[in-house]
Amino acid sequence: MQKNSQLNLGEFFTQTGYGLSELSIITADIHQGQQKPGVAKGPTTLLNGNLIQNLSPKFFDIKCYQGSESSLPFLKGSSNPYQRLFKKTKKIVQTQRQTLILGGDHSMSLGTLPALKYHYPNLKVLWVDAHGDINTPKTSPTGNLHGMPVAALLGLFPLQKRPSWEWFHPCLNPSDIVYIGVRDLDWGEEKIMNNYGIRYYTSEQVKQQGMHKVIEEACQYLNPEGEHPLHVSFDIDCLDPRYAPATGVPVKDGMTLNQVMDMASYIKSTQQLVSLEMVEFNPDEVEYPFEVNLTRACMERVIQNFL
Ligand SMILES: [Mn+2]
Repeated sequence: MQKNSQLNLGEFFTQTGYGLSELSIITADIHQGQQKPGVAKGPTTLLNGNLIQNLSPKFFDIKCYQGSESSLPFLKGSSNPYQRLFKKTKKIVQTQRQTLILGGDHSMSLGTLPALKYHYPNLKVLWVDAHGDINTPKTSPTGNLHGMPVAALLGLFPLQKRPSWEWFHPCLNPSDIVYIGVRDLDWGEEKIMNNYGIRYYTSEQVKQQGMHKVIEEACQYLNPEGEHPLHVSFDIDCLDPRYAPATGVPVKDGMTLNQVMDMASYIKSTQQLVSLEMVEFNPDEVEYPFEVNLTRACMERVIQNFL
């Protein structure tokens, strides 16, 4: 046991919480889960704004793992981009710092969640999304992988039997996850959610009951004793398209920015958040250029409130 006087400030915070004073940022330009390649530009576009500048006063140290994956020797031999993201996340998360992952389409969770679960076996997940992302290849109307990550993570279809996916393993139980903001469930998805008793709150419920009640109930369900670390998988299409138009599959009647900011502040106050991923920002999917800046500004504010 080290004496306190020998600890530096970062170690001190790491030992007294989940390393909440230090932040790792991981970029994930995964776009293979759907048909709109612009989503791969999400992380760079976000980093070109004020994100790091805004976060700097909050953290003792911020490390950004951006750029070429070919420079990371431990990634050699992995041709599957999801496996590379899995390995990269696993390596970076072991430092026990708070983690912010910038995507990328939502199929990237197939790489990030198994890595997070490896380090935090009792991790719980808040999936903030307009969609269920819980289709299987049998129920999916599109066949796009970004609509299936939750189903694969729950083991509802054997993704690990596909070539180059042998490393993947289902790591979630239905009681590990709660959805907030859903409003566009496919027929098959609704059936799966009900069959497995998966809890979800629609954007309409948030409007009726108020975000405070919804998020309090969700956290109480996921983490009644407060001993579980939390991961938030935040799809920007949970927001109404008037706040976040730059996304591949926008759905009307979404949550307001204020509702989402309240949710984020509540999560922050619990001090259980070990990682946050922001997905589906696609700077190419806009009618007017200002919509990219608008979406980015909203994302910056949401991230600010979570961390
Ligand atoms: Mn999604």
